[in-house]
Amino acid sequence: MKLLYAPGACSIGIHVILEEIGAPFEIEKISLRDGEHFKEGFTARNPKSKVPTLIRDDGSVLTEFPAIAYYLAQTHPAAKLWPDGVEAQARALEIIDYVVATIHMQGFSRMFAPGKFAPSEADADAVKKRGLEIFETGLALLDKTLDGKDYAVGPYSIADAAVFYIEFWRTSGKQPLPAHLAAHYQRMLARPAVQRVLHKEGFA
Ligand SMILES: N[C@@H](CCC(=O)N[C@@H](CS)C(=O)NCC(=O)O)C(=O)O
Repeated sequence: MKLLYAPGACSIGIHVILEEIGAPFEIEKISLRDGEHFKEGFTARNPKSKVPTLIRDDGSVLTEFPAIAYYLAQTHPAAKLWPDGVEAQARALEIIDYVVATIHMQGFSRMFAPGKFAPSEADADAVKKRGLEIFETGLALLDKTLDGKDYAVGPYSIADAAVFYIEFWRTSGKQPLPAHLAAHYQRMLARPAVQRVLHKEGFA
């Protein structure tokens, strides 16, 4: 398997999952800043121009964080990253979808790339502000779901890798995390798989 990733992008969550499952994999760094994801070398593999992109051993390509995370967890059951029981499974999907579809795509994306949402340059600051509100509302809601739990649904799962990338972004921006997320982030940073990923992506 090969992960196409950009350092510190949401692909860092999939990178963590790959390290946790322990199966052999390669990584290929993509520079979003240089627009490599819009060039043919990338678009021929993923025309969506997004990381994470997973190239599987048969050459087929899988995209979208939730799908990749689910595929990796289900195909490597020994790693126990997909929780047991329909209730915990539904909760894991609920958290992953909220992180990806709301906090990331509606919140962080507005802050990071306001031009994609603003009708004109003059609207950029208002779009960024709205993005930050969505991002921070999302953090506060997620924080409540972590209350009384070590990990997002109880046992460690792929949902924690999704929560991790949002926490990573917030702390990289030198902004505080709410208390339960801060404790969860410390638990994540203590995991050897997370430490390996931070090292490999150039953050430790
Ligand atoms: N819905 C996608 C979102 C992926 C995404 O937006 N990735 C960002 C990096 S965090 C990206 O590749 N951005 C490049 C761009 O939009 O130009 C997923 O779940 O994987």
